[in-house]
Amino acid sequence: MQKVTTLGEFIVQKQEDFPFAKGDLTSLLSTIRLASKVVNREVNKAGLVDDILGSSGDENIQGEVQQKLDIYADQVFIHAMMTRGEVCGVGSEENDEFIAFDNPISRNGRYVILMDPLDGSSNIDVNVSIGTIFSIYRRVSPVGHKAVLEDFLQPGTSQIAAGYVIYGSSTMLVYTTGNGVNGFTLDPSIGTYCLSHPNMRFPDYGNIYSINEGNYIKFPEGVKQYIKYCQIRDEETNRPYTSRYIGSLVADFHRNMIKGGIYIYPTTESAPNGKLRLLYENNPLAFIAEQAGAIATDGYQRILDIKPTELHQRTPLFIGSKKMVEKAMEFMRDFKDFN
Ligand code: P6P
Repeated sequence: MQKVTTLGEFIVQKQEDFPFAKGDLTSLLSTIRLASKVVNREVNKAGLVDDILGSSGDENIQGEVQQKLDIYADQVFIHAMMTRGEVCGVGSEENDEFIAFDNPISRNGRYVILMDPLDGSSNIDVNVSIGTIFSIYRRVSPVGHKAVLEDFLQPGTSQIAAGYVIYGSSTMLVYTTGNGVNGFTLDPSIGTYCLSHPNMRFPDYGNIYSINEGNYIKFPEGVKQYIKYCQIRDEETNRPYTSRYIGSLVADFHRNMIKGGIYIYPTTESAPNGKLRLLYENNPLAFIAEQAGAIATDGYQRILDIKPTELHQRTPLFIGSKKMVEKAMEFMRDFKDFN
């Protein structure tokens, strides 16, 4: 029988990639693994129980209605981090300010986590795939004290790990620590993540473009021209491309990484800086994309190079197959003065 590598075994095996690590990154990734299983259990039965579906009636700092599962997932991950000691603080989409854990163990934590605990949650009630996105940094403030804002406002190039969980037809955890991207599928019969997608690579080309064309009228001219480019027949470049947009970032990104494609969330009338958040959506997915041979920009510059100034900062996102994003950036450059 073929030996299956579990996520736990893989994390320990890869610990050698971090000679300086004292096993706390290993422990931290295991904490995320456990918390994701708890969230997965609730996501999977969301349609069966009344008290976990629907909105909480509150709004987050983004002005977005919080779903009950959003808040549940946020609390599960925060509690898991708070009780394990490796982490001194968490920045989350669901909390206006970052949370600095104020207990003797956590103050000695060497890492901070930025996360979107349940992205795409407006899709929960209609049974569409949703996801958790996380990003891990070493703290820049001194150990032994509470985390400070500067620990969270680091450029994406400083990430030491990033990943996502996709709660879909199966539940997968995909992550990188800077040595490639690996995907693990949860086997619900034994409650264990098993290595199912080793060394994931983003195809250089694809024929899928993902964008909410409902915002077309107010798109930058370069985006409009790129969409037309995708739709014009050209046998040599396998066009017209196919439009696929789930409205759940993790699901669109995951499909495009496997099949090849580009996801674009540009500036729009209602989102003049783009809708997606730099610290806990764009940076972690950009790290994964680059580790899988793809690229991620804001239309002009590399996402990972952007120096954050605010916890919930938004940027446009062009992410996916290298040749497709490069072509989209050509249009953004050529039509920059036509907006
Ligand atoms: P729109 C979900 O709210 C999300 O943050 C991403 O998961 C998704 O890709 C995007 O917003 C959808 O936004 O404006 O197209 O509905």
